[in-house]
Amino acid sequence: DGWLRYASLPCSHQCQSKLPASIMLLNVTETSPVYAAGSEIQDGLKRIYGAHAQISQIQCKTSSSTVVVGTVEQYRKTCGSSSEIPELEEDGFWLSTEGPKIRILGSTESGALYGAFEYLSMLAQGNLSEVSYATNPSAPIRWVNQWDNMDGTIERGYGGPSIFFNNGAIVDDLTRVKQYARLLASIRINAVVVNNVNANATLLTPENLKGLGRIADVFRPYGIKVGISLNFASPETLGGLDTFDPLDPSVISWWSNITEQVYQHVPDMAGYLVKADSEGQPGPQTYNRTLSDGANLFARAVHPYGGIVMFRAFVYNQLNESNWTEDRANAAVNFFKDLDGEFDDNVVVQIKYGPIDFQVREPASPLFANLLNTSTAMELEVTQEYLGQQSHLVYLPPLWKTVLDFDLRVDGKPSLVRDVYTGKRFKRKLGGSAAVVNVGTNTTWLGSHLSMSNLYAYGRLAWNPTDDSQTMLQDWIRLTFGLDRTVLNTITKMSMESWPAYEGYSGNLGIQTLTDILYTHYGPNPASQDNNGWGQWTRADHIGIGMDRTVSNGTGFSGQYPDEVAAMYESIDTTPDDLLLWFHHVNYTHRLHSGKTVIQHFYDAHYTGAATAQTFFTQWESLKGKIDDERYNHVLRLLDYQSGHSIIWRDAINNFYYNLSGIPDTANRVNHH
Ligand code: GCW
Repeated sequence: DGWLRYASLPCSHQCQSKLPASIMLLNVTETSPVYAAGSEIQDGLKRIYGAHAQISQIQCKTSSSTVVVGTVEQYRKTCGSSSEIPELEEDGFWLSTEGPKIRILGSTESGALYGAFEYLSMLAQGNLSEVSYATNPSAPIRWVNQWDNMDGTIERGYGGPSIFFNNGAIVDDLTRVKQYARLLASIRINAVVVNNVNANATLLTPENLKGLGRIADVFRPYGIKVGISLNFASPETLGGLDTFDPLDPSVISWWSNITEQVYQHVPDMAGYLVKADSEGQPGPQTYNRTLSDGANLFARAVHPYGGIVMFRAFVYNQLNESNWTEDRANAAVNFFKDLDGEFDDNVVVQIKYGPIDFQVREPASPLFANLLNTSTAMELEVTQEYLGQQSHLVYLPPLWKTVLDFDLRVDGKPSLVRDVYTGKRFKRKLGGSAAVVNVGTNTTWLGSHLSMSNLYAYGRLAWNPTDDSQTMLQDWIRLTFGLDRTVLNTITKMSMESWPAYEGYSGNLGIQTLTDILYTHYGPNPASQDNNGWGQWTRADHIGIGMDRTVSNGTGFSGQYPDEVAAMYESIDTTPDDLLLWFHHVNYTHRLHSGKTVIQHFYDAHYTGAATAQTFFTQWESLKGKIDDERYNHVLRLLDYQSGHSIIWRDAINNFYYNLSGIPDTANRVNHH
């Protein structure tokens, strides 16, 4: 159940008097989100407070305590105009718990369902106060992506096999899918892309499209639409054509045909997600066509049905490290900048938060400052691919916020990244965010109970990117583990310390995660970063370390930002310490703003980070008896492992740079075991 536990709470007489005796639905069709809202409220009231509320038809003039759920329009039609309801945007809702008639009214049925979950979140946190407010989404795209393969494996998934696929087909039993739908709806996610961006065309066979229809039927009552990833070469590999050239008429009609079939099974399909010309995936460049030709091919196919195309900006080539000016970080802007304005209106370019790949710290992708006439979306990763793969506790929102809150200063004006992708800054109608989640059949969903805070907070940020990291976390803790103060304070402390700790014992000062990048993306392997074509280089030798990304002497990457930001990163003096090695190649003896040398910072940060991680185990131990044994033990085992692994990280990285630089640790810890 994740955070939808509805664990039982005591309820005084006064508390009982605030609970509705009935639930009046403005739409009682069983497949409508309003109906789902009704069942959630009924179930929640029973489980949290042991209260029995009957679901009944609407009676506008009732004096008994009730909760009314539906859309504003349904409400007005049935009960006449109601002036106190503020104007709502698409999917927004108004929640008024000023009894006896509690009202949850959405601008859409999904909005009503979101409002119901908000009300339940209050109840489950023991909050029975009288409130009345409206809330609206920051952006229309609030998606999750799953990298599920047709054989049931999940690329970079750490929570077991797929809940959707097995053996090349859609699974029969979709019970878990329904549970996932509830979780996603409660955080106001409105679409899920069910298959891997490294896509297999066989999802498009008639049999599998039928299965996709079943998946969509399960998500629909929760206001969630299904989208799919496409393989660019499908017309050839699946369709038997001798080309997949996006401008070839036979290819165009093949895609429009397939799209018609998709919409026959899933009439409200959200759209297509496309990874093209990246990491071996086929794309338009095979035929010397542009990426926008590729994106528009699909945009035109889904246009008649109201669908959209999420086109990924994660496009780069293998590079040669012996060339000082080559830089994978430059790729996205190089590929996409000149295509600004060339994409159809229903195309959204989906951009990872940083220019490389979900690292422990990256500067904001400069592509957000280079697409002024193109809709964009932020791509985050809930699955902790480079960040400990759920075996390490890493609460991610503080990392995400370094990018979401960054001011790109386009045209010298405030241009927060979050205002760019939500469409505000450049006045785009479309925009929003997508997170790679990769839940599986594991009962914990992601592989660790504590990792679920990242999924919960992702949804909150997709709705409102200004939500505070700690506030979101604490709501999640109360919903997941109950209201005990010690539990709340302890998990808050551990979680808030976790990303800085992980950065401390993995790769700090902007050098990237220093994990194995060739295969597993797990565990320390600083040597793997260099001497290969992947371009996640550190350029470490016995004198110095870091990528020179300046315009004056390096790869020119800093010049991809608008002037003020470019100037800040161009100079060592104004580059923040935590991104120093991202932008500059310096000697190990270079002094940071903090006063420490780079090498001493490495040593110290690895010790501090690992020491902090070791406290997580003891902090958690203090919660014994306050959390059920099953979850307590599961988390304890993982934190025990993290304690040890953080030491392995610490020593592996410190020894590596000690051996490379020959510079001793002033505190005499490194190589003196
Ligand atoms: O981070 C890398 C991952 C790949 C992934 C790729 C991408 C789905 O290692 O597993 O492929 O990014 O985002 O496309």
